Amino acid sequence: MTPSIIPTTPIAGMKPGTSGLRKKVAEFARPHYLANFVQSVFDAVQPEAGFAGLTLVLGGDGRYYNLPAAQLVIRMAAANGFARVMVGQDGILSTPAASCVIRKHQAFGGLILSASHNEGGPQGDFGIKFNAANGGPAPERITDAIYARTLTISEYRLLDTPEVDLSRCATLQVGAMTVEVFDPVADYLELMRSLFDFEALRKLFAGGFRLAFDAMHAVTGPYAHRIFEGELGAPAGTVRNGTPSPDFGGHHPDPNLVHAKDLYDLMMAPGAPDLGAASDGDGDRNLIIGRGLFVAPSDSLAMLAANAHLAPAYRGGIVGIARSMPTSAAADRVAQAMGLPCYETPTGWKYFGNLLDAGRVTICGEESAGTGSSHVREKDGLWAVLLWLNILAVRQQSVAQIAREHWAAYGRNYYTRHDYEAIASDSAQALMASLTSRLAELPGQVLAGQTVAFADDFSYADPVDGSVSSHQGLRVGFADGSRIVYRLSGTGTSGATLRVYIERFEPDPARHDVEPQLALAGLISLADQIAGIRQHTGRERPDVIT
Ligand code: VG1
Ligand code: CO
Repeated sequence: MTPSIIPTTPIAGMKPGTSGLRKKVAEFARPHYLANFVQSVFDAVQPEAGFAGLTLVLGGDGRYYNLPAAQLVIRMAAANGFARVMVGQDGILSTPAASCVIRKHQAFGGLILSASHNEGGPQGDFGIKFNAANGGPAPERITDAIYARTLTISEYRLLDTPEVDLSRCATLQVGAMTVEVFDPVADYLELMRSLFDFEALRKLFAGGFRLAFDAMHAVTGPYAHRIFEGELGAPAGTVRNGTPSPDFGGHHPDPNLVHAKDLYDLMMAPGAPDLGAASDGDGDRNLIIGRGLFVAPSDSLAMLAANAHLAPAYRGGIVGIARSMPTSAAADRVAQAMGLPCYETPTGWKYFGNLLDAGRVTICGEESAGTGSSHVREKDGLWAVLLWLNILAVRQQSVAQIAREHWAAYGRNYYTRHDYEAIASDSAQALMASLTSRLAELPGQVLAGQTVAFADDFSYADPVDGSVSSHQGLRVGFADGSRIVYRLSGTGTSGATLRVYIERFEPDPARHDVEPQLALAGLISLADQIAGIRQHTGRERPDVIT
């Protein structure tokens, strides 16, 4: 069978963002759109000897357009000479499971079909990202090469074959290429078993421990059912919204306090379960809520790092911690106490890859509810829930007790993120440009009683390969360690989303029980005063507060 060479022309706007290419489904469904991007990936990453003998891993979060996209990728992979495509049954594969499978089966890389926390359905978003042989998101030098290729592409290769049956696990043939349809949970489950004390977790559930896990109609459903209710014996009903649906039941699969409000309300009500948790569209994020206490993701990162040694995989200790720049310094305090290095990277998991590969860090995290470790090269939602469970099983305390003891030992970094979604792109640019132009004059100024210690545009030099990433967010730091960060999102698909990250350190345990919006009220109004948020955006308040 000879592949068809389809002539095409470049399509503008295919620059991958924080995590792959994300657009409205309608845009992806335009003629040649997805094919142009996939061929650009193949062209950008193709080894000199071609793809002969190599394996591509494929799967997605089950959103609308997942299946037609998977069929197209298979026909294009065959036409481009791959030896094998390993695709999750029904086209399903969570992002951390994809990372696990790429590593375990020594694949060349993988394509993950997901727009993660963005809404789904025919009117919603679709996305695609390439992960390299280490299982991690393509670093900037690769995404830059992919983008450059989208601007010059003139043809793509396609094998003209009928649809492949993805509904059953089987080994099939597409031209000269093998297609292996596999169980998307099996390898991931095996990895989790090797990291955590499943016996102790079984005992925990047998003793009446109650977990409420909200899969948000997204990809973690099948994983969570098998692991929590199957392996660990949690009662049926522990997993909520556990069947992936193409439009995520009409909700945003974003585990925050707005979109996971039902879970939050449940956890704040009398008789709440012991642990509430949720994940996002592609299964790489985690939301952690104790009975009566929401654990901010930045705090969760610090608490997991401080307690990781209680789980078998980390018994020998961790070697270092990395956090994205806007994430609070709570993890830094843990690293300092443990005498470990703590790295500050730009937003996006791709920046952790080198540090993990070089063995410089064990645990990484982002304020956006992403936590992970060296077990894969992606953030991992269910891993974080299992680590929390393992810690709870060993410490025999509530989430709230563990959090309070943590703050008493390290102090509390009060933290909040305010998102202004879908604002006009030019207003967002104007706000950032205006603040950038005033950064140099801010240090030394006293604003609302606070002295500005530094103000800069964050730039990161990767300590492993020396690559530099600039313009990663505007930071204003104060003499008492408080900080305000302004960034524009790189995952949204309509207009611009402004994220404002606000943090203040409180050492006094007598003041660790204040509602974060109150504890940060002064800085919140200062954030508006410094950047003119209301004036530029015309918004009176943020759309989402975390
Ligand atoms: C957001 C988060 C970032 C995360 C990224 C991908 O990016 O802030 O921390 O890595 O989403 O997460 P941005 O550019 O919109 O702020 V996921 O779970 O959507 O793949
Ligand atoms: Co995600």
